[in-house]
Amino acid sequence: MSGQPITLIGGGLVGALLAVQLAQRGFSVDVHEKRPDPRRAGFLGGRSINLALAERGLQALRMAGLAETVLQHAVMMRGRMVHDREGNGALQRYGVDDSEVIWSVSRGALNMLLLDAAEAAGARLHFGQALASVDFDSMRIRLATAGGGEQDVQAGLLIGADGAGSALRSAMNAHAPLGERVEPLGHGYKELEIPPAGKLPTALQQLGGGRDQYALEPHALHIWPRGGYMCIALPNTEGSFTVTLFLPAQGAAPSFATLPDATAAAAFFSTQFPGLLSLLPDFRADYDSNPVGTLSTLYLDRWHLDGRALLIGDAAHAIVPFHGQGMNCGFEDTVVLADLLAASPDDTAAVFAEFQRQRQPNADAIAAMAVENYVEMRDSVADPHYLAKRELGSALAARIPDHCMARYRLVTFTHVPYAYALERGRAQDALLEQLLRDTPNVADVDIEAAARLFQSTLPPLPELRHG
Ligand code: FAD
Ligand code: 8R5
Repeated sequence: MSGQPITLIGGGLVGALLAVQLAQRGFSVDVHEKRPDPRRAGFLGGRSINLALAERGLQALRMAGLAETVLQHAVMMRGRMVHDREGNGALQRYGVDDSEVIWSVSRGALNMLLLDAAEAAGARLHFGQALASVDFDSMRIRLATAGGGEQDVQAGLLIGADGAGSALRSAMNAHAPLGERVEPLGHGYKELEIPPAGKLPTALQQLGGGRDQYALEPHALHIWPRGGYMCIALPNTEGSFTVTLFLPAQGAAPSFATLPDATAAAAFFSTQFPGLLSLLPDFRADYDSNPVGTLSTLYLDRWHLDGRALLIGDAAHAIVPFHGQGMNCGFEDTVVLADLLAASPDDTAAVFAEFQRQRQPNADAIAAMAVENYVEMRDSVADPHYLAKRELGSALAARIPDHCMARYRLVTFTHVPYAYALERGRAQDALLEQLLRDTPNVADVDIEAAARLFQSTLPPLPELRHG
């Protein structure tokens, strides 16, 4: 393999998987990661944070030969379990059957597995080295090292997978403006934990329906929608759940500004999330010690500096979390970039431009759909019109699978470009609105006529083989 050596900044989820893909294609790869090696520093004792892995991310892992191993440590989530204030829960399946599910994986465990795979493929990993500055004329970089020192090294092709707060992006932007725009969502989040049922007071262990380990149904993504805000919970392999509260950052109650401490928050939870609160024995400590995370969407006009430097993953296109696609999108990026580089290792300017040409419309599309899914999750799941559209859409998807597939399924269970899913979703939604214009009841709709409307108005869906 010819091509310059590659200097990757960031050994997080996207950086580590990209290192695997590039090393597997014969590139010489060095990864500089700010944090210490998580495999040595020990993740034990830390908070367990999990993420939802869907088909796009799984496909990228499959191509690197890692999907099987990752799935062995994952918890299947078949749908969203929606919890009302009275404590009733109802499962809305994400897909048509168990071939269409998402997977809850531990971020720490996944990162460590990817780092092992990167090293096994031949990448050199350097921990405790934070990119501090770049001289793009000489392509020398300065790294701040763990002990408080500094080190200058000659860089190869620079690729920034250093996340939403990317240092490489700042350096590139200082050299030649990238047209950076950050759109704050105005809502923040805080993580809490439901311990395994065995660790809850015995009276509550029965709430899980007699399951010994999990306090709630393990094979679901739980949502407590409350209109302007919500909680969610994802299962961990150890029997616990990581809960996230999403709430406006500022403004009239409730917001994080009006709930500054656990005392105020406990009173709020006892009226809005009473059933959930009873599963959170460490509520006060968690609330007071875990920070409020911020949520925004990042847009850039340019992801690269001619043939010298490129941004990928969150560094190029951080999005809000509500479609569970940030990592999945970044993983999809790695396959596209590794294939383009392998095909033209010596024309990096063309490769970087082509990477942005292919990926940016799709990053923009998932950014928009992620914002839209917040409203759906926290609000519309309780709206009868939304539920009617969903029901009619599922009936049509079963009747004419070549012409109708829910946007959520296109995003989560297929590889069609995100931009296609966005556009197709709009077109399908317009038809469902038209069919339900004169009646709130799905039973009143002539399903055969509805099928003919879809078939005559929309082109067939592309080939959707997945898995
Ligand atoms: P990161 O994972 O942020 O990695 C960046 C790496 O660069 C880090 O290791 C960091 O230490 C390192 N770094 C930073 N600065 C420097 C520097 N100066 N020099 C060297 N290294 C540096 N996505 C999903 O698909 N599904 C989900 O369910 C989901 N849940 C999420 C839950 C939470 C709590 C959060 C915060 C995000 C979630 N996401 C989810 C989004 C997902 O985490 C990101 O999209 C994904 O991690 C992006 O990967 P990345 O490698 O680009 O960035
Ligand atoms: N990210 C997710 C979905 C879609 C669920 C649905 C939503 C927590 C900070 Cl908010 C969220 C989803 O439509 O029914 N799939 O995966 C992950 C999500 O949040 C993650 C865990 C999160 C950033 C905190």
